[in-house]
Amino acid sequence: MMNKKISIVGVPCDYGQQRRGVDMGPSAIRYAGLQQRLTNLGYEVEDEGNIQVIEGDAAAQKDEKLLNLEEVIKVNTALAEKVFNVVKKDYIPLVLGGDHSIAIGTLAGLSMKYKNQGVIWFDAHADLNTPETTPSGNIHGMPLATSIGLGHQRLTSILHAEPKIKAENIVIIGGRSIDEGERELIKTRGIKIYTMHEIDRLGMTYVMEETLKYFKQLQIDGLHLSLDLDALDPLYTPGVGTPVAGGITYRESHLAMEMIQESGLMTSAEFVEVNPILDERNKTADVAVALIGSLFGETLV
Ligand code: HAR
Ligand code: MN
Ligand code: MN
Ligand code: MN
Repeated sequence: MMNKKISIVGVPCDYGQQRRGVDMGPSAIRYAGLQQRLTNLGYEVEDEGNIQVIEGDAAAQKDEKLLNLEEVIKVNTALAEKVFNVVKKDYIPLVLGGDHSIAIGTLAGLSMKYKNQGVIWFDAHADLNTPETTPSGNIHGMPLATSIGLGHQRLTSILHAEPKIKAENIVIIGGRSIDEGERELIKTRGIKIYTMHEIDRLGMTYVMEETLKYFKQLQIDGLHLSLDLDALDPLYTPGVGTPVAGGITYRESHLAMEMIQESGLMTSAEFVEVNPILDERNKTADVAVALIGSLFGETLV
């Protein structure tokens, strides 16, 4: 029943934000021992290498509400096609970022197979901005809005014109830096979110039990985990571009991965925003690989 075949796809993209270095994330995560970790768990692992990211022409930059739009479209179109190919041959896509704008391509590719997919979004941010609400112009703050069909038409129509996910199929966990426009969308679109307040108050066990119960009720046909390493407290994952204090602890994050594994629902995953230049001795990539281990079935005994 459990699919034991994984395809690793690296996406060395830094066009969704303005700090260099996050394009080295896939190398750092591989270097931290990813493939061995997964083969030790009995998986057949294929490394598809990296999606080609072409250097853009910074001078041709026009829209300050959608920075590097052309490059982001190119990378995500190629990624979407790759992810579609991976699910077609029945491998579990494991996508390595790169900044979080790459979730646009991942979700587009997955949407070709999963028509009612659920998404668990671990993040300090809601990534629900649109060109109208963005405070930064950075597309890594927009992938969830894009995937429910809001924003620039050329981003929302990658692979096909339909929304890639339903707003009610999203659960955000770890939020603590939410913009005004994002709050509005959370309310009006019925997007489920467990902020740090709920995690503190209810505990990660309860939050994950409720989340997984919710997805079962929705009768999702696939569950994608998108984990932005800034969801964790910067104490554990300092190598991220936009750290926010007061995050998820090391053990809380592992517990969440272990509970997702136990549920048997997960069909794809992505780990993003690892920036080795901002990191301390590859600490953040090491945490990413440890979390991937728990997600795919490592246990403590
Ligand atoms: N909400 C802010 C913006 O839109 C910050 C988004 C930031 N960073 C991320 N994404 N790492 O989760 O610019
Ligand atoms: Mn670059
Ligand atoms: Mn994010
Ligand atoms: Mn974030």
